[in-house]
Amino acid sequence: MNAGTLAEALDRAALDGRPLAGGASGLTDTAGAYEVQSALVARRLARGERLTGFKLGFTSQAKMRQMGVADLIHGRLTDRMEVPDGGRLDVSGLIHPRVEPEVAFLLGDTLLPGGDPMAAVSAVAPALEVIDSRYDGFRFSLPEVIADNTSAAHYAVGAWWTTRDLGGLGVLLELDGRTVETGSTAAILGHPLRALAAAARLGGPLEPGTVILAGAATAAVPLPPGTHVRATVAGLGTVALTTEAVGTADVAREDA
Ligand code: 0L1
Ligand code: MG
Repeated sequence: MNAGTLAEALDRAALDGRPLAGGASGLTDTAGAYEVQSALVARRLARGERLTGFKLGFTSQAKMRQMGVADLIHGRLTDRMEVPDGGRLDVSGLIHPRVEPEVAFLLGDTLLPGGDPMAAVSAVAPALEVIDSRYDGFRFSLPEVIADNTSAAHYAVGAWWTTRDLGGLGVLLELDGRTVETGSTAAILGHPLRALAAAARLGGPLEPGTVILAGAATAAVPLPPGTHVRATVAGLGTVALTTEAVGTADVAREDA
């Protein structure tokens, strides 16, 4: 499959909420996979979406173990993926969403490869990432998940803080008030600043205003409709969203 064809198939899978079979793409190298990712993101931009951020994946042992891989990967975020803190997210069009707690950096200046990456950061915040692999059962090869824009689906960011101290902060993920995962920002490459440096190296230059998701502090958990999800990062506060299934309700009404 060439880059354009696989990008189209992944895009269609996301739009239709119907997964592809993993392992069938023939993709074997990461350079080719990032070409597919660029073509996939370009399709979103052609539909009027705007780039808002950069994300890192597989930055924690928990995620690497969960998905059976051992390499840092990166993807792109757009305005269509953004959910306001405390907002509602219709998950009826998603395939099998999962959620993970993260920390986010906001760039006040251009982030360039080399130099002090923190100098480009204006604020940090707790964040939630909703991932949704376009491959059946979240089963894919490393090049395939890169091609799939690292399973990016949605994200929410809490209040921004100008603090710079992100090391070793406790992280809590709750679904409907029940703690489902606990971790520490130390799980993110040992310190989220390492993720920022990786973003500079792998994605730079990144423009002021860009949001960078540093990667998950815990494993990701399934996110059904009708769920209130909240992440707390000690010292940074909380970020939350509630899922709903508006699309499904509409279909049910049409079928009735
Ligand atoms: O955000 C991430 O950690 C990358 C997720 C890609 C793999 C997955 O679907 O879990
Ligand atoms: Mg993530």
